[in-house]
Amino acid sequence: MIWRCGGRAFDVTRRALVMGVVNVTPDSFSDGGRYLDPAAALGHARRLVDEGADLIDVGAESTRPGAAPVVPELQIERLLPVIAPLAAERVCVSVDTASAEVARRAVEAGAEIINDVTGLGDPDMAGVIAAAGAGAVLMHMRGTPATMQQDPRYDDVVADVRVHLAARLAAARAAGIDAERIAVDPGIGFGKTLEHNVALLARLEELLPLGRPIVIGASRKSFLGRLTEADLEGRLEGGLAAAAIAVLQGARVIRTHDVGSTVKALRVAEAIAAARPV
Ligand code: HH2
Repeated sequence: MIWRCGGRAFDVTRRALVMGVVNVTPDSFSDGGRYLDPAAALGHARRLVDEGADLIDVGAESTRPGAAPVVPELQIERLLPVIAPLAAERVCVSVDTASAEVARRAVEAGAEIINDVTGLGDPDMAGVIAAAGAGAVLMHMRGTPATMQQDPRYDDVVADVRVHLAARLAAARAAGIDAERIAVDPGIGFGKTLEHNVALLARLEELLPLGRPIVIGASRKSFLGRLTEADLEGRLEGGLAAAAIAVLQGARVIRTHDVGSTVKALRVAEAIAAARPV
């Protein structure tokens, strides 16, 4: 399976990609405030590339539960000094934004992927992605970050997410985005209880019929903390277990804050996955 992003074509058939996270925000749940300074963000991004990240996902707006939106101008101001130098170094940059205006400026600065947690909620987003030939991550979220954790309910979370992602995929294609440029993400932690997150990871294979690479971002999330009684610093092992299990079931991109450890865990998961009978 090929995922086309800007001028690149990632072959995700045999190996899953590792997407390293850099949040240029004061308030992200795990690294908020650490990389608000562009030099610190760039240094961290380069470190993640050295550890084996295939992509760097840069965000300027926290989406943690209850987070306040950040206006496009401020997102752009935070992002551009990070995107442009990385793109010049041939790093594949993904931008985590739900704003079409931010996406447009980001791709002009060299970003090759738009990671949209609202799955094209901004009516202008699909046009920007299509015109730029960028890769797109379409994620499932129930509600908005401000409201999403207020008693989320589903008939069957896996089936509901699959139907939603199929509809967003169809909408993206109808708006002119090539199918080969799209990846999908069930949105671990976005409008989901612990049981919903666990069900999605347990039954990830049910999303494979969507026919596009599946992205999973479980890294450091609170459900891992609840399962292991761990604070932020103690969630690495839980995140690696979730990533390995996701890859064994066919996830093709792992979004993580902990790149070096994840790369090693995935090599093991992939060797085991390759040895399974077909
Ligand atoms: N999770 C977060 C942000 N963006 N994008 C995708 N595609 N999938 C995810 O699971 C996902 C995402 C939340 O993590 P983080 O960026 O570390 O925190 P914050 O939103 O507080 O900046």
